Amino acid sequence: MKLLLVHPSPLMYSEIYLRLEPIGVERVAAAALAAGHEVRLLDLQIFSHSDLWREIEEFRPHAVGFSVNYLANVPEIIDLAKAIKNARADCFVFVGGHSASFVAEELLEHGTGAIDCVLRGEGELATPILLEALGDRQLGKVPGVVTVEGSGPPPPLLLDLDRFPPARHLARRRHKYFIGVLDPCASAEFTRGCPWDCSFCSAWTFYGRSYRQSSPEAAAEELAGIQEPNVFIVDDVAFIHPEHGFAIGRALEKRKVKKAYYLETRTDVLCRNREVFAYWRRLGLLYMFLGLEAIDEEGLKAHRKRAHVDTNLEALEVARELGFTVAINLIADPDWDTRRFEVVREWALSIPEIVHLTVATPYPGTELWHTESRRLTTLDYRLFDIQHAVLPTRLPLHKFYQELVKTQGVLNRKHLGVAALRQTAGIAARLLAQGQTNFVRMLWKFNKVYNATRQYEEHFRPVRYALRPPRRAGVMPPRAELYVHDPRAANA
Ligand code: B12
Ligand code: SF4
Repeated sequence: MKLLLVHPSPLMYSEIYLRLEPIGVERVAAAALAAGHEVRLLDLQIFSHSDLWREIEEFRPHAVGFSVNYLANVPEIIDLAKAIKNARADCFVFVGGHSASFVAEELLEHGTGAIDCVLRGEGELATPILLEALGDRQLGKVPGVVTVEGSGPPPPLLLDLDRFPPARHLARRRHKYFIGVLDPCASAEFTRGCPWDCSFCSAWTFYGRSYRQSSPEAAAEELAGIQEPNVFIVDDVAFIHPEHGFAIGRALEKRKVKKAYYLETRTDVLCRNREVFAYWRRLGLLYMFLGLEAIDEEGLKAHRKRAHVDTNLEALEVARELGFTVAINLIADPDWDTRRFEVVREWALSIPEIVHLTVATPYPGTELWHTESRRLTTLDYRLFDIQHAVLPTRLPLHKFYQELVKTQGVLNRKHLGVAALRQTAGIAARLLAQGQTNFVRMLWKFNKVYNATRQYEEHFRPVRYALRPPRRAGVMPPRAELYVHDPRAANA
């Protein structure tokens, strides 16, 4: 069977810093290839909608599978699904991915027949079963499937992470993937899942708090096969178990793999497992992203971050001592007033790290979705990108965006201003000489992308597809009901 997998377009507000390899779809592609299917992949972060049409005309796929990790991409995918079904009624259209798994029924509803099914959960094991079932249209038995007729058995967890290494050869124009100065950059996955349970996050609910590791030899072998000199490690929290990090590192040394790395971790993990990070610094780890989320105890407690201000500050010290370039994230509460933004600006300017601000957003799949959804001021999927306020703001909305953009601007100038640019000029020149233009383009994009008036006006666009709020808003369901994967069920 001919399968075309499609990753949606970038979200405007992240495009400025990065564009990363869609490793989840590549893994689904690997599983479909292993089952004997002919597979192509098109990433709309790089290609246009007309490229997609050309691909459909030329490849004539029997099935098109869309990857919806990000809620804000939902309208784009519904419109594409409808257009494809219109043009090719015999083509099977399905949707999978992180966000799709939490809003499966409403996707089918919005699709009005254009989306044949949603496949909830991890796609590696279920996709080949689905493609197999298409022949006789026995969809109801496919694990994780949701159709207008109902749901199939629970989705299966992939216990062996080594089984389907990403089909990287299917990703075209790979030189377009980058993050900051790591240009070009590939992605890799060492572990899957997160044992913590922050209230604003759906990583733990998706995986049902399960946590799996790749084998160190397989992880190193995969990295050895990556052509790019830079690698973004997609793990939610890197090096929770230091012995795993050490073992991968040793396997890399044995193979003489030398690359530059970027990863995300928690502050308490960095403090506790300092040695493994120091070791990876020697292996080429240069950049790390730390989700601090708040600068006070009250905020940390509200996010159920299970970390303290002291630990956060200690982690920044550790990272500085080890010589990492650190980007940290803070969550802006829509309740912030002008004074609060000022305090955050002052704090952020007082430290050398790069500081990102995102807006607190109740996503389906998070606890906040259940506790806060009664207060939602919009149900427009496109605004659920953690750059828009979807809860009531204390300041008038336009003023809130002015403060947000002002703060982001001040923080960006810290790193992208004239003085900082002088420091990066050498890097920019080197990358341009190698034909890599992503980083240099990024430097000019900030003012075009971040604009308070535009962000404000985006609230008044006509809404064609609206999110469906939870049935019992304000009531927290039992934890297991939040999970896409119940680790006790249907493992494979
Ligand atoms: C790495 C990562 C990124 C990377 C790269 C993403 C990329 N190019 O795909 C970067 C840094 C770019 C990124 C950016 C953002 N991210 Co992000 N990201 C992640 C993270 C940590 C891991 C994703 C990953 O690669 N996992 C590993 C792979 C193997 O898994 P996977 O992609 O989920 O794919 C599996 C399944 O989903 C499924 N699947 C996927 N596609 C398909 C397709 C089909 C047809 C099928 C059947 C199955 C299927 O099968 C795959 C294999 O098991 C997740 C958290 C998480 N644990 O999921 C957040 C997460 C997805 N990101 C999130 C957010 C908010 C963002 C940003 C909006 C943040 C921002 N303001 O900038 C941006 C938006 C990016 C954009 N679209 O432009 C949220 C999503 C919230 C939501 N509900 O929309 C998450 C869940 C984090 C969170 N804490 O809540 N992100
Ligand atoms: S924010 Fe990070 S630590 Fe908290 S649950 Fe999500 S992935 Fe885990």
